[in-house]
Amino acid sequence: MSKTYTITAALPYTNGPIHIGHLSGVYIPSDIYARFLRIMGNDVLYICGSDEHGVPITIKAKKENTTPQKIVDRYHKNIKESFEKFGISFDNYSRTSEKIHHKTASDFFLKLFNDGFFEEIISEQYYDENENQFLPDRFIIGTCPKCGHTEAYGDQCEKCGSTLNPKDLINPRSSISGNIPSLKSTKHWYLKLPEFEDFLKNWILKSKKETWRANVYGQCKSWLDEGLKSRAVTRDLDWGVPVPIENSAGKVLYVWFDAPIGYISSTKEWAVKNNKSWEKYWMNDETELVHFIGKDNIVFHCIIFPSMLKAHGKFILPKSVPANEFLNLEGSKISTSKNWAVWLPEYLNDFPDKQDVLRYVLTVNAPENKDNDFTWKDFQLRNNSELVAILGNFINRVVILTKKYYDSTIPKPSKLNPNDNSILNEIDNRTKKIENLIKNFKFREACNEFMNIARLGNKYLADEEPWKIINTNPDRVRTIIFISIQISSILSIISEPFIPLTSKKIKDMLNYKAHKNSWTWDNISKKDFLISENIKLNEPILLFSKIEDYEIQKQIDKLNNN
Ligand code: B3M
Ligand code: ZN
Repeated sequence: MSKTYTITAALPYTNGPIHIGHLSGVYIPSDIYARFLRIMGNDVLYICGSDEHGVPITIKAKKENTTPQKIVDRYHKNIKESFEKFGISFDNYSRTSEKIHHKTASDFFLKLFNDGFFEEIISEQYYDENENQFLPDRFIIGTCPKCGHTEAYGDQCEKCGSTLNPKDLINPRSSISGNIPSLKSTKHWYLKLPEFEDFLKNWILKSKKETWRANVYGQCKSWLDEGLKSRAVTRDLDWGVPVPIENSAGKVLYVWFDAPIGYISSTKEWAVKNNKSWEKYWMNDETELVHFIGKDNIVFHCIIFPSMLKAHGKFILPKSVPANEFLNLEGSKISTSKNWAVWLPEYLNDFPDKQDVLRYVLTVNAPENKDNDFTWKDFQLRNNSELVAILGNFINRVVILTKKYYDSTIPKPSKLNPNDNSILNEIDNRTKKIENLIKNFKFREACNEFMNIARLGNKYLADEEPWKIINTNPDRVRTIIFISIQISSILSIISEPFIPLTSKKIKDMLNYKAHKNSWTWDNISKKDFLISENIKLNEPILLFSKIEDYEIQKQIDKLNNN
């Protein structure tokens, strides 16, 4: 039955390009899910956009002696392009500096303000006298009280992962000037989170234990067990959505207040462009809302944003929040500052036609339940021994044999034998398994199962050896080739969520539009075949090519030399 889904992918900060950690944590899994649900005939809205506020962007602008707007313009374009090239199929990719977002976020704040969900608190906060500005979040650096790391930020220690407040830091200093800050009092608005504790406990602790991933549920439980405190949702900064009430000059909404509202503004932008209703995706109880995020975003998506949505009153809450753990690179944490990362624009430069290879490797190696490691050797091995040797090899052999024996025209099969029936049954079972795995956000297992179907195809050809009986038993060979093309057509459909560019190539080679049945996922299991006899296949093209040792060495050297 067709359902409506709103799928969100965390909005990337617009202060640098995207790297493989982002892709593997958020954008590939969400894209697999969105593509799968679309193929299954659902009404899917897959939304994202650039997160263009926040302190790191302002700091970068200061360092480069330019404006935050220039920084976000540069990286918005860069990031959007990477997503497009990797086939990330957003229905809309917006940005939080858009007017529609500022209005949506302001209105949201005002509604909560008018309904009494904020308290005003005046407190002393760090101030840089030289720069004449307050020092929230990453504007202040100091020693982490929990682990002693000397470069911890005012909002978080990247070494031990603790969430911090500026006042927690030992020996604080301004990250702009290095000055010792003074204290100055300032007024801010705090979301009264304690008022949502009962609702959150009922909603999460009572009903999500079985369905949410253990890491997500566990983090929520520990926040709720500790007890929630009111949280400031405004900052003294000049870059962001201005606080929409009187006497609040120089204050903007906290980036984590406005960013998740970005999902809603992106939906609105899409609705305007396409003349559709946005409310259907946010205010209808039948719609399933799913947030794809990295594990460092759990509290914002499971505790704070749901409280905001609940306070507002009319919005649906997320059905699931499949957060991934982190991806490491060659045994060490990915780090932007140390340039220990594989940046997508650089990857595309070095491997211009290998987007699907990266998609595949990051999926079979996804950090779904624990942190995982990306290594270039594994990348090479997966390419050469799986994509080239199993999937590519199978499809290639099928299309080439059809060309050789039948001038590329699909032959008419004779009666199927038990081996034919058994492989078709086996593939049917695996397809159903993949369906269930994807529905349950187990993409790495699903992707492995997909490759197993290609393995079965290879085994079928190896067992049947049509090349040995082409002269003695041409009837049987016609059936074998027919079944093999049928398996290829199934692979072309199942591969779409994982490796969409390759899926399209396989479909084109098999001339998918010419067959009498349409190639939908639903039709895979139907009694009738997807393919029709007498259709002519297109010329065989190579789907994957071997990656040589020197290409891998070049990547490893690049990492070690920076
Ligand atoms: N901009 C992404 C991050 O933490 C952050 C997500 C916002 S989602 C509303 O890298
Ligand atoms: Zn620490």
